[in-house]
Amino acid sequence: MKDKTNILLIYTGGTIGMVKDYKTGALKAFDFKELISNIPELNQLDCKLKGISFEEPIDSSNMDPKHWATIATMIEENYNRYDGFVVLHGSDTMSYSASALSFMLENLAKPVIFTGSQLPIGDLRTDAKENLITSIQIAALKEKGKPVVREVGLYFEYKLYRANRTTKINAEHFEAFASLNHPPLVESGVHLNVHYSNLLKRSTKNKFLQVHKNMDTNIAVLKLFPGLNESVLKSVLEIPNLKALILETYGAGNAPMDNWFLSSLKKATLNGLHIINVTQCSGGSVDMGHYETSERLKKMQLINGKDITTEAAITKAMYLLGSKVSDELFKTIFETSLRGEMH
Ligand code: ASN
Repeated sequence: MKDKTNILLIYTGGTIGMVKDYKTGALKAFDFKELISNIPELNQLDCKLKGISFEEPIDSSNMDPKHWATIATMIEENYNRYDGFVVLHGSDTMSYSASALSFMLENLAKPVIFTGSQLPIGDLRTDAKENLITSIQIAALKEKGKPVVREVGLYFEYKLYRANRTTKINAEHFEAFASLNHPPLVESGVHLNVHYSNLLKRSTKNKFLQVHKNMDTNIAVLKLFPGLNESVLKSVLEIPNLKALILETYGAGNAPMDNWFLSSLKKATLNGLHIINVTQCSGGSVDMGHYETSERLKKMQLINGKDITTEAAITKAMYLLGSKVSDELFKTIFETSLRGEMH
């Protein structure tokens, strides 16, 4: 008899496992066992499931890099015993956590699928069952004895995306996530349709999983808007110990040409701050030099975020700073795709 595929469910919290507090009417997290008992269909799956849970499941607004390290440790400690991992997580910050894990898990050769839901599992119209069951099936997919997905994915509403390409785009629709710069890896219809050419292809032969848990949070994000005050920019640039700034620019990486603006940025880069140019658009790429309004940014050697999401830029910066990448190499490494997060 062939061995069954072993899948580990990691429950961190989120709407998927929430119930209504009848006193206040607010949704709060509940126990993992109760969550599983709500889905008897799990017994029909052709794989062996085991679950572990955060001691206290949380709403994902309370997630931070310490929790990411806990998820990474759970995967590290169980890596050899399981064929795949499904992480149940609140949708609000799922793209941040899943992007972070993509950087923290170097040489990953097994599926790590993040999923959650917009409605609690006990709700009559819940999207939780389909999301959870299909995530498990995708995590269990194998070809010639090898897992099909060998990266961190995010499954929601019939699509598996590369996690570090996603953004939460809707607080209401079941289709809550988008990945505008990379097509889906797997689509669920009557069949599970794997788009092989969209999967991450790297050789992990003779390479072992390396887990990086040190994330340096000395970073900031500044979103440009017409009317941004000089004092706001100055205050941000003067934050003590600030090591990287993600600058959300317009369109293809454009910014105002005011002298106070450009000279403040230039001074900060000369003082060693890593400034990363990321577009506010959810699709498309930074292309510094295409317009006059980005020429000086290019000249002052701003880091090109290309088509990276803000979520991936934040977590990549935390990872590189936490890994003590040298100041000289930071720009080159940031501009290189490490886990398929940019073109
Ligand atoms: N507030 C919830 C969370 O992120 C939202 C959800 O899971 N749909 O934990």
